[in-house]
Amino acid sequence: MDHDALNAGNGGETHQRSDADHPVLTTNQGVAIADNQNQLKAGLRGPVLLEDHVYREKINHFDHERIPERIVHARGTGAHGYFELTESLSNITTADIFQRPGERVPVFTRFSTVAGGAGSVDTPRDVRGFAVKFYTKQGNWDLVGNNIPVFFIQDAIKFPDLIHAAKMEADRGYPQAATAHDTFWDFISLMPESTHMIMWAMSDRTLPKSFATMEGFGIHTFRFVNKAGQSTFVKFHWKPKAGLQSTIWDETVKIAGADPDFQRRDLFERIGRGDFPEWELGVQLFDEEFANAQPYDVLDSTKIIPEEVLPVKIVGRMVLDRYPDNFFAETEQVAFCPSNVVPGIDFTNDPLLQGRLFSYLDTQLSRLGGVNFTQIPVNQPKNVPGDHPFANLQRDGHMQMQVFKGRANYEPNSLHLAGEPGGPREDPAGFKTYPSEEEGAKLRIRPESFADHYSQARLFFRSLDPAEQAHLASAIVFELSKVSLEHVRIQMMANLRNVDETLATRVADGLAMDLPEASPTAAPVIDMDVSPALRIIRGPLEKHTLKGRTVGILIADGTDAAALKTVKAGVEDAGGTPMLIAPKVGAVPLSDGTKVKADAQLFGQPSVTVDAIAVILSEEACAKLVKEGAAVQFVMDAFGHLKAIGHNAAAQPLLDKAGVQPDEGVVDLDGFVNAAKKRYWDREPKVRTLA
Ligand code: HDD
Repeated sequence: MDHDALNAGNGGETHQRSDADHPVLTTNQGVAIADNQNQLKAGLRGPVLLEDHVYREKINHFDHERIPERIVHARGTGAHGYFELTESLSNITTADIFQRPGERVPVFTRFSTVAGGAGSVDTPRDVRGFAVKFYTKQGNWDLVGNNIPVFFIQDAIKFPDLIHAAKMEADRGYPQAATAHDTFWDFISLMPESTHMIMWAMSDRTLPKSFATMEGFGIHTFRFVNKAGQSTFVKFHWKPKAGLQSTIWDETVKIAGADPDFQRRDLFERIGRGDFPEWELGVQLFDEEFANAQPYDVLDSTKIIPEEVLPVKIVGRMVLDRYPDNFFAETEQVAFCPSNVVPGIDFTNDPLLQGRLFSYLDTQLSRLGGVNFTQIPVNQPKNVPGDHPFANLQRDGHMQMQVFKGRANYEPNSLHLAGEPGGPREDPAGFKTYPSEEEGAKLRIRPESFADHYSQARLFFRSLDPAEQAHLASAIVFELSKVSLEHVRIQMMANLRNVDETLATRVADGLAMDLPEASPTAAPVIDMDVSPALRIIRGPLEKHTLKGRTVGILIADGTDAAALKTVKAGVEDAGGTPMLIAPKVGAVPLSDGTKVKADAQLFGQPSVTVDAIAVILSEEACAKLVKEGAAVQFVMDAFGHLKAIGHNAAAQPLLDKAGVQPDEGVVDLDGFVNAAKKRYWDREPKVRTLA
């Protein structure tokens, strides 16, 4: 029988043969594969043979492609980049990366949501993880933070309860990636220590526009230790160069439908067009005396140190400039552990941090399948001088990648006396724990200094811009409206009275419920000085710019070519990305007879995906689009989401149909580029009722 002829007639047209550009396809044993289209069968139309080792190996590998997703922070995306020191901290820490300004070390950074599964959307209302692995010359330092500077709980023993309550409910398996449900608010209402974080969670902080437009925080107080062995307390901050930018709830919900991958796509595209996301690293440095003088405990992760009280000193910058080559190998397999510190950086007694030191190493064992996950390329130290990224006497285990030579798998040994390699030895310059003095009875107890759960929640709420306060109050109303247990709503309102009476009243009004008595507090609530640094809207990091932002330009048959050219060039000159959006993408005939390709189709690219819109239409096209729901919604949403709208005169009927009212942000094309650099917060009361 002619086997080649048989193959050709049986899936043969899909055979792609190896050549100079394409290496030979092999099994995992390195054996060349002749046919990747057909299983081995007994006869032309016969049954499949168990003998088919090529098929079995392929399917067996496929069957095991998935690993358990992270129990929290399952959905995320990451990028490579570098950290560059701009100011030396050599008198404060021996950590090598803080010694020489101008020196760079590689980093891998992963951003994530917390509650949703790996396949959930990018934009729920949720805290964002902000985890950075610094590959320093002294080994890996992981700063595993969030985009919010405080946490829900004070003691790590409550973490499983918090996460169980926040994730989908145990019996029904929903909601996915949402806090607006009974069990979450039940837990929160019974845990007053979570009140400060819940203020942040209900604010615009949990609706970041992009990973590149959010802050990051190390949260806990850590220690720096210098050459003399002196310790300085430190809190870490990441400040986005692109400024802080968030979305509006209605917009966020629609983004989730329009593009579930909105934020990972944004990161990918920013890096692709060379608009590299960048953050400054800042530190708040303080000593015991400062710590003792504050009206809260610096070991309590539900507290911030306001920047106005202790300024953030900028010491470096991080730039993310390379997308991973492979999502699974790098982003999925990267393993962050807060316990990964280097000499010169140490922990404090923060009971949340202390508990985290156990959890991460532990979870990697089941997530990555064994103790050798540190040998996965993205997890290996990359920058340590010498031949080996790490050298010790740990041996064997699942997926051991190293082939150790010799007998030295114990220490001390004297094998070198017999001319054999003796293996690695200790170095006095290695990691030494700061010898803080500790004594006391063994207790399961919270110190008095952790008892004030409301003063900083009040500080946060009162520091916000009125527009943000309205968003926050409305978010609580929305979430509590989804809570079916009335006693939980009442308990929450009782807690909110301790935060701010006006907030509690606004929530009660929004729910059409009576305000209960305030709940008892464990400590007096104090009025701290407001901190403008906590604002996004009209705050120090809000930027009026087109840099890093996208402008949607709605065009259709007959669009004025000259006007389009001017707007497009104006957006580009201002550092923005113009996106041409049209009813049909392949070719849009313009007024001068030329044709242009659109970047996106109107029906698949609603205006929630861009920062501002320009509408440039011919009279005929406009007459058609006023009858097109997607076009009307495009403009209506841009207006409702407080974005700039630039338009030519012929497009006016579409604006009218969308209910656009004249204001500062609705402009003709001449003024558009400038107008597009910001949102129009003052428009909001005209377009929606907020609590
Ligand atoms: Fe956590 C993952 C951040 C408290 C236990 N955490 C994880 C990630 C981030 C954080 C960003 C994802 C890392 C990645 O991208 O792979 N976690 C925080 C912050 C906390 C915090 C900022 C409070 C200040 N976490 C916390 C506590 C515990 C954990 C109190 C347990 C006692 N966290 C974990 C974990 C995860 C994790 C179960 C899941 C996947 C992983 O570690 O690698 O160990």
